[in-house]
Amino acid sequence: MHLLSILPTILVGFAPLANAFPAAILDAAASDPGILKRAEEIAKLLEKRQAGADAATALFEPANTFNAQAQYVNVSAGSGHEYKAPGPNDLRGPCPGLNAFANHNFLPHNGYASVTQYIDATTKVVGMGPLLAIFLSALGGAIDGDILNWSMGGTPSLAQGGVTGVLGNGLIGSHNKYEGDASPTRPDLYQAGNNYETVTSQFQEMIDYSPGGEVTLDSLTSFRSHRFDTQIAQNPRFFNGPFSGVLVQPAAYTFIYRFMANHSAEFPAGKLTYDVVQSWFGVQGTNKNYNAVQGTERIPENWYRRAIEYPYDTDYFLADAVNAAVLHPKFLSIGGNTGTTNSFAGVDVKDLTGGVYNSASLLQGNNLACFVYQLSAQAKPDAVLGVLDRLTNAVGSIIGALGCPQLQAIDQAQLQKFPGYSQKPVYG
Ligand code: HEM
Ligand SMILES: *[C@@H]1O[C@H](CO)[C@@H](O)[C@H](O)[C@H]1NC(C)=O
Ligand SMILES: *[C@@H]1O[C@H](CO)[C@@H](O)[C@H](O)[C@H]1NC(C)=O
Ligand SMILES: CC(=O)N[C@H]1CO[C@H](CO)[C@@H](O)[C@@H]1O
Repeated sequence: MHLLSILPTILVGFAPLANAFPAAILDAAASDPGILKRAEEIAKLLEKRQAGADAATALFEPANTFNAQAQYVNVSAGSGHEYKAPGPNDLRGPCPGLNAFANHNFLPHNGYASVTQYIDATTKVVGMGPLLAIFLSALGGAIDGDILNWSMGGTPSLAQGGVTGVLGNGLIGSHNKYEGDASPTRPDLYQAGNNYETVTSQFQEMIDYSPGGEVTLDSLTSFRSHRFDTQIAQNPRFFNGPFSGVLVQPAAYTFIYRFMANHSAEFPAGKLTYDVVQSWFGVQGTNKNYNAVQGTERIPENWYRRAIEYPYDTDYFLADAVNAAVLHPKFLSIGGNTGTTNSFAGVDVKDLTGGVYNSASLLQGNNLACFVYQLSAQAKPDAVLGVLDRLTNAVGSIIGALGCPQLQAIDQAQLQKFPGYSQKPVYG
C-alpha cells in the first residue's frame, strides 16, 4: 500500500497549506475506501514503472492541465515581488530556489525566515507539495536553525536572528547533514573551500548535457551521473552521505526541472529553456559565454508555475529519485573516497542499518523512503530531545503511513573511515 501516492489528489483545494499537518491528512486518507483503492492502483502502476528518468510524469500528472491565471507568478514592477538584488548583509546560500524567493520578497529579503514562511513560499510559488514542504522546512529548523527559524545562507547576525540566541549555521553550515557533494552547480566543500557559489563551468556543463535548447529530467539525470563520477575523480574527500547524498542530492537535480520549468497549455508538465534556467540560477551572458553572478537568482518575467492540481510532493519526488537510481545504481552507494581520488569505497547498507535494510532491498517497496526519513530524524542527534517535535511529527506520520521496518540507529562508525565524513567542517 502506497498511501502517500494519493495525497496530491485529495489535497487539491486544501487550505491553508501551512496548517496542513500530515497526521490529519493521513487519517482522512486512511478512512476513505475510494482513496485506498486509488492508492492500490498507483502502487501497481509504480511496480510496472519503466526505466526512464521522467517515467513518473505520466503517473503523477495524468491529465493535461493548465490554468494561466492560477499558475502565473507575477514578479513585474508593482507586484510587490519584483526582483531586488541582495545587499551585503543579506544571507544567501547553496539553494538557488530559496535565494530567488528572498530576492523576490516571497521570503524575507535578509534570508532568515521561519519554518512557516518556508512552507508558505515553497507551496505557493513553485507548487511544492505540503508534505515535502513541511518536511524540508522543519528539517531546516532542526539542523540549521533554532527549530522555528533558519538561515538559507550562513550563520545569521544577532540583529537578523533576534532574541533566541540560538541561531544555527544555516544551509551553508549544514555540510553532510543537509548540504552535500556532487551538487549540480555548487562545488564540493572540501575541494573548493565553499559549498554555495555557483560555478559557471558547472552551469555550462548542465547546458551541454541538455542539447536542443531544453533542460529535461533525463538530461539532468545524465548530468548528475557525470557530476557524481567527476567528483569521485577529482575530490579526494568526496562523500555520498546516507541523507545528504541519497535524499538531498536527487532533489538538487529534479527540483531544477520540476520547480523551475515554465508551464503552458502546450507544455503542461513544463518546458525548461536555457534562458529560464539561466535566470533562476543568476547566470548572465549567453551559451558558451556564461557568467554566474552570486546571489542574483531571479524568477523570470512571464513565468508560470506547475499545475495547482499536481503539487510535487514526497511520493512524486521519491518516484523520481528511485527512477534515477534504477538508471544509475551508484547514486545509492553510501560511502566516499578514502583520501585519494578514484578511491570510492561503499559501506554495506546492511552493516550501516544493523541488518534492517540491504542495498538490494532499498529499491523495493517503500524502503528507500523509509530509510531516508528515518535518517533525517537522526541528522541532529545532538539536539535536545523534545524540541524537535515538529520534525519528529512530520517524519513520524510519514513513516507510519509507509509501514516502515524499525530502524533503531545507524552505525556511525561505518562512516568514520571516510575523511569527507569525519573531517569537521570549518563552519557548522
Ligand atoms: C524549504 C525548502 C528547501 C530547502 C530546505 C532546500 C535546501 C537545499 C539545500 C540544503 C541545498 C544544497 C544541496 C546540495 O548540496 O547539493 C539545495 C540545493 C538546491 N535547491 Fe533547494 N531547498 C528548498 C527548496 C527549493 C526550491 C523551492 C527549489 C526550486 C525552486 C530548490 C532548488 C534547488 C536546486 C536546483 C539546488 C541545487 C543547486 C546547485 O548545486 O546547482 N530548492 N537546496
Ligand atoms: C502583475 O502585477 C502588476 C502590478 O500590480 C499589474 O499591473 C499586472 O496587471 C499584473 N499582471 C497580471 C497578469 O495580473
Ligand atoms: C512561458 O510560456 C508561455 C507560453 O508559451 C510564454 O508566453 C512565456 O513567455 C514563457 N515564459 C518564459 C519565462 O519563458
Ligand atoms: C527573528 C525571527 O524571525 N523570529 C521568528 C521565528 O519564528 C517565530 C515563529 O514563526 C516568529 O514569531 C519569530 O518572529
